[in-house]
Amino acid sequence: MKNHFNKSIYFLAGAIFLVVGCSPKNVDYLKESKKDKDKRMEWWRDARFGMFIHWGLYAVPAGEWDGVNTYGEWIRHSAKIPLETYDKFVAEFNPTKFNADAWVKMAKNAGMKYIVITSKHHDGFGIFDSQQTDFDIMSTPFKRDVLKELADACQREGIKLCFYHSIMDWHHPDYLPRRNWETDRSTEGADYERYVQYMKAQLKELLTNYGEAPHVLWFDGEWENTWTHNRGVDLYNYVRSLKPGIIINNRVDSGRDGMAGMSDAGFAGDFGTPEQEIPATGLPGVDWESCMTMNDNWGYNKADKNFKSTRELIRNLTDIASKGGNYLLNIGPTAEGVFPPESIQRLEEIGDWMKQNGDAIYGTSASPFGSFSWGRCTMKRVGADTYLYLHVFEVPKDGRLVLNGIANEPMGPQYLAFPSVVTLPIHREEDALVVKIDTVLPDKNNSVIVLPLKGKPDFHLSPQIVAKYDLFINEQQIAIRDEEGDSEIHYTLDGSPPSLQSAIYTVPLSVKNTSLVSARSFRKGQPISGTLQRTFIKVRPQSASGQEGFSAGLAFAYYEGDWDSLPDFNKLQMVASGITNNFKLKPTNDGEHYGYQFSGFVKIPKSGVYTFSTSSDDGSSLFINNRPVVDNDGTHGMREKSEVVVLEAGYHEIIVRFFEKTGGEGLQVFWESEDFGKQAIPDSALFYLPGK
Ligand code: H79
Repeated sequence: MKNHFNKSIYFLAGAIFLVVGCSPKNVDYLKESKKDKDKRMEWWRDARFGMFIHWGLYAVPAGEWDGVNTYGEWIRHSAKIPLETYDKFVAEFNPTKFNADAWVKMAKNAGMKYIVITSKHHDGFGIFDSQQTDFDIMSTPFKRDVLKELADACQREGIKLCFYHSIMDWHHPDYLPRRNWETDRSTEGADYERYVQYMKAQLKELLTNYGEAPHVLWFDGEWENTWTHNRGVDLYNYVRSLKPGIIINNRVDSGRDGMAGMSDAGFAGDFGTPEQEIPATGLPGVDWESCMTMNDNWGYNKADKNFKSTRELIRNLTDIASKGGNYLLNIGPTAEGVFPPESIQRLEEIGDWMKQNGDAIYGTSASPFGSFSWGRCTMKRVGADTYLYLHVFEVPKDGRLVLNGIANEPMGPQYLAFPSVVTLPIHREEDALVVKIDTVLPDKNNSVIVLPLKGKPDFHLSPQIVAKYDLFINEQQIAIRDEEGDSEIHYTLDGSPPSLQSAIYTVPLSVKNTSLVSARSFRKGQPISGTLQRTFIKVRPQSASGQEGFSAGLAFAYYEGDWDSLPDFNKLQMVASGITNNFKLKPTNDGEHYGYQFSGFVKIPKSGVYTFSTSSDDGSSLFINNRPVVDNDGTHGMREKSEVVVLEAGYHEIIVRFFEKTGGEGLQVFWESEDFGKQAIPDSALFYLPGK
């Protein structure tokens, strides 16, 4: 009997394997070759500039609820609007002024090559015709599938239409978890697996009913703990199986690193998604797209007039392109179906600039030289030659644009938007090309100079001066490296420019006093790179505590109250206190409007430089020896801040303060040193003094 049972299981499993194995669903699209991925990503990498559109039921309240007018697309969550009340917006959504052609033309005229629009945001409402739910645009008085109209308009205009689809869903009964304030929506009978099937069925509609669209699926709302890595990989493969050439963002999986938006290797997703921020430097070999608002909200907010200037938007686009990324710039249309006039004006002004300077953005790659004090650089191969685009934001005082480490022969540079017979003066100074410009720039937003160079790039970057910290106690080890094979690095320690007479770098240096290190690469007796400098400062560490009698643990005091920033807890009445083993939050109310003060000692294993950081939602701060170190105060989503301190081995007083207003919550406290990478401070390093 047992045997027979087993056999039928095997038979059944085999049959299922056959069925699944034959379907394209079984292909692992994550094992794609670099060549195939490059081909799939080609249009997206060339495009550099797209339009984000956040449009849904939240446009009806337009950011205002109960006298508060600071809400956006999160209004149902932030204003705690009950589901039945929010559902009433369905009957009010009638955007009679919606005109797909007008929207697509505004994107195109601004120089954008693609549009990403919210098929469904976190509120669960679909602005398309879905057979899976009545919570869609066909239940509104409008009854028009706006995605269909946009897909047709995009097809006509040659714009690539893409869909944003939220994994988190505050409406579907099977989605879990509920909002922490939703006490009236029972989770009984809720089945997350069934929700995933619903979402996949909607995605199938989106992937099959809109012609060539969508070209990108842009997931979001992936961070709740019900969404796992395995589900992410499965969803990635599911979407690719229905449309193999599609591009999918990294929020399909669970690997995103906060608002910085990048994922480590091993997580699914074709590109990283920094949100409201631009990475400090380029990320070689990685595709990414910064999405940013024009004002302070994604969804329409009638009171939000905090629009960035056209200059700032153009410079953001330039900054992003110079680092090898795409810019996804948001519009929040009104409930009537029109773009806010401030957005329209900015799109037109960006378009004017792009019509003249688009060559310096489309199809370019990141600056090999990083950023300049006067602006940015983008680069492109044109035939056998290499074009540099110098994006000048501010004229240097001496009018000289110095480009170190370029061995190519230059051709005449000129303003891209104002071509003339006479080119700008350019000359060589050793390894550098120097372009001389006038003190008045022709374009106050960004004046682009195109500098054609003969042949393929022949660039020599300044040597890197490698050390974890700029501060040291007794002695600092410094390595110097360059990319070149057959070059010599000359260096000085007194701030003077390295020459052929200066010391040659062979093995890591050790300095015992404050030093200004300067390094430059030479070949055949000639400098081939610019000079890089870095200062190392000798400091005295903070002394350890002389006290004795420490016990493992931390003292905590717990408070309740409604704050917008960290209060002075010492002046407040605590609700509870005691000893804990780490920085742990255990609010005894409903998880909102509370605060903590942790105090004790951190045991520093070895005298040296340490980085402390807090990651918190909402605010936090960290003190060592009663001196402020990390200031991460204010109401905000999960945000990390870090600072460096120099400490003697032994016990040091540590205080961490934290408060939570509403919404998401969390606190983590990290440390890092020259000997170990960033990690949560372990229980074994935390102490308190009993009886104190
Ligand atoms: O659609 C827009 C916003 O409504 C949506 N993303 C953009 C494109 C958005 N949802 N939430 N947020 C933005 C902020 C959320 C931040 C957090 Fe987290 C979620 C903090 C903690 C959980 C992101 C994920 C940062 C850390 C993990």
